[in-house]
Amino acid sequence: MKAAELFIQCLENEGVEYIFGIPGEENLDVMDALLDSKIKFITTRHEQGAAFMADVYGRLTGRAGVCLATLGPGATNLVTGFADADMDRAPIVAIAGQGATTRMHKESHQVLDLVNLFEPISKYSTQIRAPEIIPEVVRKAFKDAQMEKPGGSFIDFPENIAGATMPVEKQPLKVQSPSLPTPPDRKIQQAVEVINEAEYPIIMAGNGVIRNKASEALVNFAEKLNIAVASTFMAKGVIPFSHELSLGTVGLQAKDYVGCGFEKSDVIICVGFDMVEFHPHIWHKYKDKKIIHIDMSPAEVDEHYILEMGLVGDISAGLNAIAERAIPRKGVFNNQLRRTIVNELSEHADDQSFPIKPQKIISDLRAVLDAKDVVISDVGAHKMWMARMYQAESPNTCIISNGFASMGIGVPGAIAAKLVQPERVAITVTGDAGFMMNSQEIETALRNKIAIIVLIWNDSEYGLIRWHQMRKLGRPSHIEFNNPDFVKYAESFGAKGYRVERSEDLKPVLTQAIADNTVVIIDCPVDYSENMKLTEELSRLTSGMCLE
Ligand SMILES: Cc1ncc(C[n+]2csc(CCOP(=O)(O)OP(=O)(O)O)c2C)c(N)n1
Repeated sequence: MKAAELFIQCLENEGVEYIFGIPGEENLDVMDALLDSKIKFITTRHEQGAAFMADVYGRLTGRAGVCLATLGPGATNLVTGFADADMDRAPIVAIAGQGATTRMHKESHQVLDLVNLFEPISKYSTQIRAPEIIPEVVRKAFKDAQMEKPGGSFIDFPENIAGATMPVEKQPLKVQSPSLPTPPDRKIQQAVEVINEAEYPIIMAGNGVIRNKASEALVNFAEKLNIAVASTFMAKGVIPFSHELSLGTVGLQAKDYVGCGFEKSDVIICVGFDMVEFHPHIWHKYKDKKIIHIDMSPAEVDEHYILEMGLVGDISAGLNAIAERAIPRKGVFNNQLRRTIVNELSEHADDQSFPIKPQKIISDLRAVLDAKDVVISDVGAHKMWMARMYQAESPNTCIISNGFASMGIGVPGAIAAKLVQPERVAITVTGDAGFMMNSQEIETALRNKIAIIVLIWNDSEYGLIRWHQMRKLGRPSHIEFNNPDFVKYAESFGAKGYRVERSEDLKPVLTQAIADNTVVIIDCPVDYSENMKLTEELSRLTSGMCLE
């Protein structure tokens, strides 16, 4: 048996269904071994697309998404999508070909030290130096990537090792998933005491709740104790937006209505919260609250995140145990944020202005999608609107990258979402700039018959950057560009293309796009004059409201 064949067997043993990537000269044996495997290889048009697909696959399934590239330029192209997964805590395993070990000690065509390149953006980065270690390397790569907090593993596979005959017989290693400990009783009691003494507790839920599949326990906890829940961008849907205890989403760098809830609170219960998502200096400026940290891992150190107490272990077990003992609070929570957003959306639901306001686009989108359909947001001003206003009713139905927050995730992300959940609609909401960063992958989707919808918010600008420039410095700098004709662009690939020319056309176009069941690109002009209006309104309203 060749080492490459054993390598593929080890991937099968890990339950790998798909590998996203581009073959090269230095992984001929690996690609050949794949022909005899049940693993499906999705050939992409850019390695970054492959890495983003693996990223979103990992985020939705909790199992490592796998991407593959050749050495040198192929591997460097993986870096952005891989780093995105690593910092968004999505399990990912990247595999790169490498020159033969006999030429790595000197200047050599396309050879880069990839292990060191991936070191700072991964949990584990290694080279397969001998065929015998393949089962250990693959098991460790998947174990590390999938273990809390999940992230990236990188495997560099030199071509002479991949092509070598196994010197001894080796088998894939048994896959064991580690279980999380139940938090100790003493700590539970401590949390109960802090919550019982609180006058105005509030819950902030992060992506760890989704990873730990603890949404149900979180909702029970909130209901039992009558404490309201704000979720981060990456935890949208942990509590249904329609739930009376949902405060909606926090994470806008500027103050939002929910910020008032934080200001008023004396105890903040952070559940599955990760600092990369929403820095504590924004929501805990005066360091005057008691923080309870409930997560699978200990808290990061930060002067604005000094804990009253921490509860480490299985999140559901911890929440259930506290809910049993703590005293339920009385009183109905005044959910100003949800009411304001619901009003804002319904206020714009019949807006006829054109270009279309962000609130109206989101209202129409929500109206045509089922509760379980999946929206992947790209990164830009549209993401801020989606995070703030899109009403997610269950976890993982609105995917937002907010750790690394890289543009370009939208199209490849939607492809991965559709592969994972073929029965649901997969749609990306993207800016025109983010779309063009990985638009080539619409060919990948068409070739593999993966139906996705791309809703482009077209403003011919780097909209979010204009927003920041205007807010801070009062004038825009170098943010404009021209777009291709997106309808013709779509059609040139064999996809469907629609241009929204009137506000009232958006909903029927979206409905048609779902019915088309192929790759559909929708060019939707957006009115981003709403961005600065939102900034002004938030500073005006929050300064008044927080005094209530
Ligand atoms: C790969 C990458 N490059 C640059 C940025 C910084 N950045 C964040 S949003 C943005 C503009 C996005 O423009 P567009 O995709 O058109 O979306 P819009 O803001 O207009 O909604 C830029 C340049 C980033 N996050 N990721």
